[in-house]
Amino acid sequence: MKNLEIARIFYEMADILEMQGVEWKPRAYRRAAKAIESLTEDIEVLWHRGGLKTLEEIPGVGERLAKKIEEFLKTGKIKEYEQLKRKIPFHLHEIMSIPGMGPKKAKRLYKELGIKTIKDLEKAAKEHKIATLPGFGKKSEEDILRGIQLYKASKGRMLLGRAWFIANEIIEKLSVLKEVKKISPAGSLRRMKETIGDIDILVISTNPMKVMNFFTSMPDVKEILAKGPTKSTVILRSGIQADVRVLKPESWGSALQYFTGSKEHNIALRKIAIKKGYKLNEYGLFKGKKQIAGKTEEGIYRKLGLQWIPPELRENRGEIEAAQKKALPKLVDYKDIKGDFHVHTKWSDGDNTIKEMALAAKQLGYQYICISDHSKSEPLAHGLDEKKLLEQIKEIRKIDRQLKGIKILAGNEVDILADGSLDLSDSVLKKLDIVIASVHSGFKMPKQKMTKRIIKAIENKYVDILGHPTGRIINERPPYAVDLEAIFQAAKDRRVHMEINSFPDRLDLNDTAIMEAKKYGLRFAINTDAHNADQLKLIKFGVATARRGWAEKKDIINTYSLKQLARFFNKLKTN
Ligand code: DGT
Ligand code: CA
Ligand code: CA
Ligand code: ZN
Repeated sequence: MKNLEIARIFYEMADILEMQGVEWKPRAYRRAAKAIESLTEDIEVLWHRGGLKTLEEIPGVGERLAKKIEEFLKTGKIKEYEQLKRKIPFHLHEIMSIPGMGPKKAKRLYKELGIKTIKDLEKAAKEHKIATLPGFGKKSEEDILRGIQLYKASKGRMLLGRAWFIANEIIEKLSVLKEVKKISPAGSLRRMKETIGDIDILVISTNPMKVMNFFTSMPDVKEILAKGPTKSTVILRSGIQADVRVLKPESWGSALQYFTGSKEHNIALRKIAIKKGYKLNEYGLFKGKKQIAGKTEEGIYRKLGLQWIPPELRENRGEIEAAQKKALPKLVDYKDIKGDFHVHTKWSDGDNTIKEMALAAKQLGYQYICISDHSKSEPLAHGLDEKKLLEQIKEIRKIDRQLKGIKILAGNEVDILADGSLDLSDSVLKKLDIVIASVHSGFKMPKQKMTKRIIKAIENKYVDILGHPTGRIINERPPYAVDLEAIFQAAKDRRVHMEINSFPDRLDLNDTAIMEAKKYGLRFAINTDAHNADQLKLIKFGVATARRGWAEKKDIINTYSLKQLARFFNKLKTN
């Protein structure tokens, strides 16, 4: 549906017009935007049904605005909007997304203080430059700062792969205190969600204030928002907020359960409690005034008649029903991984040699690693052509003979070209142990064409794995338009496996797509796409995503031993 997109453009046009001092028009645009965003029907369907006339039936939409909507539906653009945007010197909508910042304020702050971005705005407010402007004052400065916090909490979500390391460092430092008896992450972090709004940490301590003093004076803390014996909130240098809560031992389990969420999971759980005549909150599970569970999380779930549910599943996507029937999946474990099929080396755009990558994999306790550099149509990544790849295969076989305790497989991440053919000839692909095929260009293709393109690649008999199947980059690039179900069906028919790319800004396939792919009986390879040896440890984010997608060990091909793998592929050149 394009409803929201059109509404957003109208809102923005209203803001720009208002900044230019235009009267009436902004109000008309906002009124129309509001009506469009609350339409229950697809605006495009309306337009197909009766053209301009039906569009004009939307409240606030007259002939002029109806024509603008039609222009957008036909061309994907509104000319007047493009012209208006060019007239303003900065990204209006960035500043305007701060609650309470109207276009007039934004314009004045730009003129008087040169404020163009949220960062500028925050800096000026903190330096109290805004309070001194006529008509602004101390209160509006505080409002602006609060607005910025809100904005960051809702939109500025941090990648799990970043927040996880930040949080773990805090947890490690706090764990050293002898006053800390128990400590655990909670919230989206414990659920391993792909992005994190804020970091939640729970503690049991004999001396809460000591813990809070230590926490709020860590060098990583930029600003203290609240400090007390039960809860402290800080903003870290990286910009993310972190909450530490100190709990009573008798409520540890119930608080861990409550603050792990998700909110949707908690609501469903509370309903079950009520049905059984109990009350459930962060202090415990109660029958009347009596606490009947709360010390442990397991105790809470047990008393509610449920299996204990792994945090990664707690999204109210059927896990509670499954736990009632004692039918939760036996999720793939972080320790189950025995190798990685997708790593780059100095041969293309990686930082380490084949040998260094192999030794790092051995260090992780892996049985095998597959070197999969880029193919030739990636000149920026120094992709390999057929001749180079043949040389690399030779080199891989040689190093494999030298190194003990780790099997090095020869692979490639071959580009899927625009027409669905592969970037390397079959005569070379067939010499590889494992072939990953990936889309790295032409992301804007129409859905049908993209689907055909990828299916054609899947049908190449040498392809084993479809790399980062949707191409999305979290917070940067949406997935390309593609019919995933058609891809899944084709992959099933051709015994091609789906990659779960562990790179923190990819996590591709994502959790819900994994659930979907599982219905087709597909298997997955959890790969890192590491470009240096250190990045091999990113695998945990891929495993987390697989778990969030309900994947079991048997669904993941790189949990297989080398022997099982050789049997599974029956083409590996393992000697
Ligand atoms: P985030 O921080 O946006 O990535 O997501 P969460 O899930 O960490 O959410 P957060 O930090 O606001 O709250 C932590 C947990 O506390 C949340 O997962 C569930 C629980 N919680 C928070 N607000 C509510 C609420 O209004 N109702 C219920 N039932 N639980 C809540
Ligand atoms: Ca949180
Ligand atoms: Ca929180
Ligand atoms: Zn790639």
